Amino acid sequence: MIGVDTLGVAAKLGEAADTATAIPQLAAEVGLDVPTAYGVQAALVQRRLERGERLIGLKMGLTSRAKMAQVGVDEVIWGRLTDAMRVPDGGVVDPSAYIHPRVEPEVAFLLDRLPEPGEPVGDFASAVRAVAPAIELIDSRYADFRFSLPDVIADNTSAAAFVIGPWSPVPAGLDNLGVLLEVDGRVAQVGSTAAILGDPRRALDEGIRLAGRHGVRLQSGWVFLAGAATAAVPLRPGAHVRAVVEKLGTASLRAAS
Ligand code: OOG
Ligand code: MG
Repeated sequence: MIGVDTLGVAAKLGEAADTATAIPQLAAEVGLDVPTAYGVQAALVQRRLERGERLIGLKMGLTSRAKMAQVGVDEVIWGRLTDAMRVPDGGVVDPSAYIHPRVEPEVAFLLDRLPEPGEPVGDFASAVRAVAPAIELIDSRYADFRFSLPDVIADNTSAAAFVIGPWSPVPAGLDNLGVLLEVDGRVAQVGSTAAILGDPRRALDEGIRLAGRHGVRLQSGWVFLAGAATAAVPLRPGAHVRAVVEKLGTASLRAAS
């Protein structure tokens, strides 16, 4: 699409994140479609790389019905992860650094030998070195956490921070593991890894395919978040959050009060 000021739109989104200040949706006004929105996302993440962050992985979004229903967008999307977004397992995040942070339980993959572009992941166990329970902290830069498909893509799919629990060898099956999100010891969300495209392994095929359309090739050593298994819940100051995935264990974080 001609005439979209990609760098200008990325700067608006970048400043919204840096200052934890919501902005109005912008896709309709500036005429973003899906391909131009991914161009804005690339420019937005490039701003982070220029200040010294490193690209360390990729995340999938809206791979479950629960998430699609929560935000009213029903397309699978992907975004980019940098090292500055990673919080150590059990670490503390400052909720005031975000606009309206939410947390959601995820499954993470540590990527290993990936197929050539255009080829499917034949052998998952050679493409993925390890798997782990994870928490994603999402924070839409748009007011009221409301957005269209191109809006959320441009905003790097609401990526803000993530925690990865202990890595385990790839288990025989990943398609029907129980998932819990606990806040202050109480169950806030219950689900199953089956909610993630029927099997979270499918999210990797989708990630390779969708990112490949935009010239992005997944790398060995990258982290890959397969998408949330349940809806996200608001992160309140002082909260202690745990994501528990059957057979994989627990990832946790604490919000400063
Ligand atoms: C978009 C990001 C969705 C997921 O796991 O489905 C996502 C949003 O909900 O703001 O990260
Ligand atoms: Mg997510």
